[in-house]
Parts: sequence; C-alpha cells; structure tokens
Amino acid sequence: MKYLDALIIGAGFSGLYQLHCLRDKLKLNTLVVEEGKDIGGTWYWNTYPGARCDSESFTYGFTFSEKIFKNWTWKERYPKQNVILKYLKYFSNELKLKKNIVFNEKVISAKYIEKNNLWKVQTNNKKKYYTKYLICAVGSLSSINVPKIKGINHFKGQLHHSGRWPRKKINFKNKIVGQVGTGSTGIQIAPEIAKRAKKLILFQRSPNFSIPARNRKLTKKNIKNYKQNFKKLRNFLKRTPGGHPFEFPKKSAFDFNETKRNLLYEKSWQYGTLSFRATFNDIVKNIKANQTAVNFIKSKIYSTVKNKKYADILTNFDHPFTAKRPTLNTNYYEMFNKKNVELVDLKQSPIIKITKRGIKTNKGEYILDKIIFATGFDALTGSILKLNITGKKGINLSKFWSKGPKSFLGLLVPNFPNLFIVSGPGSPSVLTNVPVQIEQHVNWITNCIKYLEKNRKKSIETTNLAAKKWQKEIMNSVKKTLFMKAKSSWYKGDNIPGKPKTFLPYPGGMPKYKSECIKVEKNKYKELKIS
Ligand code: NA7
Repeated sequence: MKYLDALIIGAGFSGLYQLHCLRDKLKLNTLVVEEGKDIGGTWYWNTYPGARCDSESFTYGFTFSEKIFKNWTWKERYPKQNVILKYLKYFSNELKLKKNIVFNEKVISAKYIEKNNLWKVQTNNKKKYYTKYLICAVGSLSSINVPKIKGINHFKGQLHHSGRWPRKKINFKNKIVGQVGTGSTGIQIAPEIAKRAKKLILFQRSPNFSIPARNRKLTKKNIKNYKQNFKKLRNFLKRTPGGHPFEFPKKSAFDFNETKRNLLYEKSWQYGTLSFRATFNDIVKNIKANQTAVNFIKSKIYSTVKNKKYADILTNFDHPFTAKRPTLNTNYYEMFNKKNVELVDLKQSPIIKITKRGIKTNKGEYILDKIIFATGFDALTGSILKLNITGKKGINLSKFWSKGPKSFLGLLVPNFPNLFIVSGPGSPSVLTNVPVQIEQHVNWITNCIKYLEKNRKKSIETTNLAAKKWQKEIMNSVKKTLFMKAKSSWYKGDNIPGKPKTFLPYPGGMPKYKSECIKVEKNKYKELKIS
C-alpha cells in the first residue's frame, strides 16, 4: 500500500509532462502507473509497419522548455513511430522521469473514498495506491476496436490489430495478407505490406480522403530555421485552431474561378500535410465549398489509379472531406497499380464471417495467411471507462456516462472530485496536433492543483450545471461544422456497437477552448465546487 499526493495513469506524452509538473514544480509525491513495459503510450503500442505521425515533426513535441526543444533534432518532415519513442526517451531522461514510473501495472479500478478524500487505485498485480489527486492520462486512441465478426476465433493463420502490434517482426514474404480497415492507420500500413507480401487483399468498408504526405528529410536549413524560430513557432501553434503550423486563409473557394481554384488545390496537393483543408477558408464549414475539394481529390484518384473499378470504389465517399479524420499517405493510391494488390468493396459484398482459412464475404471466400485489423479504437471514452472508476456515493463512471460523456471542459466530471482527465472527451484532443493541446491541459491541471494546495483545499469538483452547459457548447459548436454530416464516424461514437451517439471532442478550436479554460482559472474556479 502506498500513499501519494498524485497518481497519473499512463506514461505517454500527457503522463510524462504531468509527472514533471506535479513532481518538479509543485513538489508533490507523484507516481505514474503504466500498463506497458516502457514509456510512450500510443507510440509504445502502435508499432505497425509504416507507423508515422501526420503532424510535422518540429511541431510534435513539448514547447515549454526552449532547451529541451532545441537540444532535440527532428530529421524528417513526419516522425516515424520509433523516432517519437526516442524523443520521449530523451525527454524522460532529461527530466529523470522514469524513477517515478512503475511499468507492467494495469489499473483495474479506482474508487473515491469520501471520508478520507482519497482515491484508492488497484492494479492487476494486486498493488494498492491511495492518492489525493488522480489524473487520467490514458490517451484518446488507446482502447482498440476488434470488430466482433462471426468466426473470428476460428481463423488458423495469424491475426493482428494495428494498435497492439507484436514486438517480434512479422514475416510477410510469400504470404497472402487480408487487411480490414482503411482509416489513417490502414492507409499507412497497406503500402508497406504490399511491398513485402505475395498478395495484399484490402477490405474497404468506406473510402477515406487521403492527401499525399510528401515526407522528406529535413535539410540543415530547415532544422536551423525551426530551431531559430522557436518562440515564434510556439506562439503560432497556440494561436491556430488545431495547433498545426498553418492558418486558414481569408479567401473562399468561390473567390476564384474553377481553373484558378484547381491550381490552388494543386499547389496544396503538391505541398502535402494536413494543411490541404486550409486551401480555402470555407472547405471545413460550407458543404458547397467542400464539394470543390471532394471533386479535386476524386480527380486525383482517377488519374492515379489505373483500374477504373478500384478508382470507383476508392471515390465512393459517404461523407464530406474532413467530416471524418482526413488522412495522409505515401503511395497509397499508387499501390493499387501493383499486381499483388486487390481491393474488395465491403459495401457491395459485406463480410459474412471469418473462417478457418480466411474471410468470407457474400461473394466468396478469400484464403489468407494473415489478417490485419486496422479497425481503430473505442476513441476518447474507451480507455477511461476501462479503468472502472467509481466516484462519490458509489457512482460508476460507465453508468454516469451511459448516455455519453458529461464533463466540464473535458477536464473534470461531476461526482468525481480531484479526478482530472488529459485530452479526454469534451476537449479539443483528437481534433488537434495533440502535444500542443496536452501541454495546455497539463498546465491547467497543474495550476488548479497548485491553487488547491496553496489554499489548503481538500477537493475540486465540477457541478452538473457546468457540465451540462459545456455539453451544450459542444453541440452548438459542432453545428457550425460539417462533422455531423458523416454517416458514421468515431468522432461520434458510431464505430462501436452500443456506444452512445454524441459528438466526443470539442470542435470550437484551441484558442476559444483555451480562453474558456483561462476564464475559469482567473475566476478562481468559482463555478466549481471547492471544499
Ligand atoms: P479509424 O479511423 O477508426 O479507421 C478504422 C477503419 O476500419 C475504417 O476504415 C473502418 O471503416 C474500418 N472498420 C471498422 N470496423 C470494421 C468492420 N467491422 N468491418 C470492416 N471495416 C471496419 O482508425 P485508425 O486506426 O485508422 O485511425 C484512428 C486514429 O489513430 C487516427 O485518426 C489518427 O489520429 C491515429 P468505416 O470507415 O467505419 O466504414
């Protein structure tokens, strides 16, 4: 049994920075409990071939310390999974974080003990911790979604999910591989497998929009430039809606005739990055402007993919561009010109079951050596609810969120005193370049705890009213976007059967969100219950 001031669950970006803030700035007795064997969170688990971040490397890290920022050098435009892990190890070594982290311990329950104002946290290896503050830093995309397809346990070959990729290298040589899922992950894995396997059969349910990443090595000049402009870059990232290094222009898609508009799209297409959506100011909010982007992307797919049937399947979009997470790719569309790649349209021929030998759709059985599920996550709420958290009066979080997550700013939950969530539902989280949002969240939590400690307060809790108002703000903000026009998306919880359907992240942009957070801090948390 161990008594702590603060216990943080998860040793990814958020857990590591939160540990530094609470231990080193507030001098609290703090411990991180991590399920994995090492630090990294999302980047510890997602080791699949082609795993790479979609944010530009020099923006994908911490900016609170100029020294830490400048002593690390990103060498490619987008960082690979193992490079991000190296970065986090560098970060952890600089701040000597590992000594306050326990690994291979999975939190199985957390219960608030009212009379002692303590959280009792239990782990799978029977350890018990008591802590005043409990911080969930478990990541938004950590709880994997393995679809419940009939016969899944009968398959005799190897079956893997991208989010729990085995440490041991998988041999694809001379193998026939079936891949289910064509989101950000699937679009990264497929071209890598197509390079190595005898055959790749890609099972697509819905097509996704994908922009060429145009990854490249950073030149010495690029590196010098981003380091020299550290302060400017930091301020810029904090000013933009998504924490990315681009702004939306003033011009609408309709300020130009079709020829000029397509020239501008072409320029963005050649440039790469997630900034394609900011070619014009109205792509993400006006359906007609959005359609011009859709038409451009379709024309690119048709001019790349030689097999007309495949091009039709890849362009049969059921949502506006950006209504689901837009993806970046390296040779994804080009891959369909390879002889060893086959595309199966699950809209036309859905999967009936998984057999001993492979995948059976209503058009026949595909014999496979391996199946890869790139089928995503129980996003935002999944990893938090798995912790089995019980608050005041025995209220269980799963039950309290049974109709969808209720929180204030995504940070605090009614009935759960001194429980903080980093980048959870109700915060901009997955709609941003996540480390930028994490830094803002962790700073807010740290300041809040500092206030409580300085004023000798026992606990902080949000009211139901404040949480309700925040939920309303989320729903009002989403109306100004095209997100709800996606028939099915994990932003709305559609990908998990039985999950409540509600828009999960905060869609109003980082600057607005941050100003709300600052307001609460400046008001000395008056709208919250402090005792
Ligand atoms: P996503 O974006 O949720 O993509 C999952 C993919 O798997 C998507 O193409 C789904 O099709 C497909 N899927 C899910 N379940 C099934 C079943 N049962 N049958 C067939 N196809 C299925 O997850 P990712 O891992 O790619 O990306 C998640 C985030 O991680 C990403 O945004 C980055 O931030 C990092 P659907 O579109 O639902 O028809």
